[in-house]
Amino acid sequence: MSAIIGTWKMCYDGLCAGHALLAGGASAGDAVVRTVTAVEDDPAYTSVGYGGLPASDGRVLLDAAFMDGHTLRLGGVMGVENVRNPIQAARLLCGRETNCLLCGRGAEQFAVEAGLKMRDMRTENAMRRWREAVQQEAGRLTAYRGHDTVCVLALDGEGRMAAGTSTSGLFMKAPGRVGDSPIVGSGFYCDERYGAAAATGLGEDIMRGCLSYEIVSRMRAGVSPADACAGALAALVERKRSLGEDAGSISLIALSPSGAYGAATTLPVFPFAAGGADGVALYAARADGSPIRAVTVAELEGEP
Ligand code: SD4
Repeated sequence: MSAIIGTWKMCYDGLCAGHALLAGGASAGDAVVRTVTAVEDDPAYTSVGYGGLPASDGRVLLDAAFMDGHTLRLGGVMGVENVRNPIQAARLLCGRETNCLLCGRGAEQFAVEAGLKMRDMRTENAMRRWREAVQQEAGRLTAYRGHDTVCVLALDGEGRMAAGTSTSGLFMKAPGRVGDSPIVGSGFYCDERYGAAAATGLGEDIMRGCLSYEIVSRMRAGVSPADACAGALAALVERKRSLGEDAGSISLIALSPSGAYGAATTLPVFPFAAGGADGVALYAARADGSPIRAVTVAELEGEP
């Protein structure tokens, strides 16, 4: 039994390709990388890969990570500028005993030496949005604005699991800022004995609860992926409220070793895609805790 789940509507096409790979016997890792690569390559998605929105200095600085749930090894890149597919660099780094998490110039040099494709990741649309923001706000990040990471979790026919994330982080972030997405335990975690989890939303908040590790810990204790997501989210939100803070923007996904999935969110609607034996469908989780159900693209009009 194979299964795959990914954040946001934008992963749908890539996830169908990843799902087809799994059905053909490919590994969970290959399915994750195939799915994330498709999102990175599409300039229509302004929060991941090519076409991602820039930092305050006008550079598109990308973060990505990959984790192998069989070996618990991981790889990641942070703040890379010209790497066409950061997820592929992260995957190549996964498996190294040392130097598996690289940032900036060292990560770019690694990608060049590994023969990965390099390109200028800035699109005209992204630079226009950046110029407008610079004019309007004198380059200051004022708030999280729905800037969305692609996170993919997969289970293959051999029972192996993998997780991947890729993002341009926050629009107008400070150059050098790193969010949760390449940080193990916060943006992602995968141990195929218990399951996998990943997060999207404001990284500064997600890291405060190490949410992905927290979810997998709950699954290890026998909690379902859905309840593990809901419980981990509720615990952080409650703690934030005790500090006088609002819930913020956090959405979570999880996948169990038997192919069951779950999600939870602080948003009115959090779209995600999931595929198993019955094919791929879009779903929506809601902050009001109403049951997750399949939705059509039309119902998700205006959602990322
Ligand atoms: C970050 N978590 O860099 C990312 C941004 C994002 O959905 O997901 N958004 O903080």
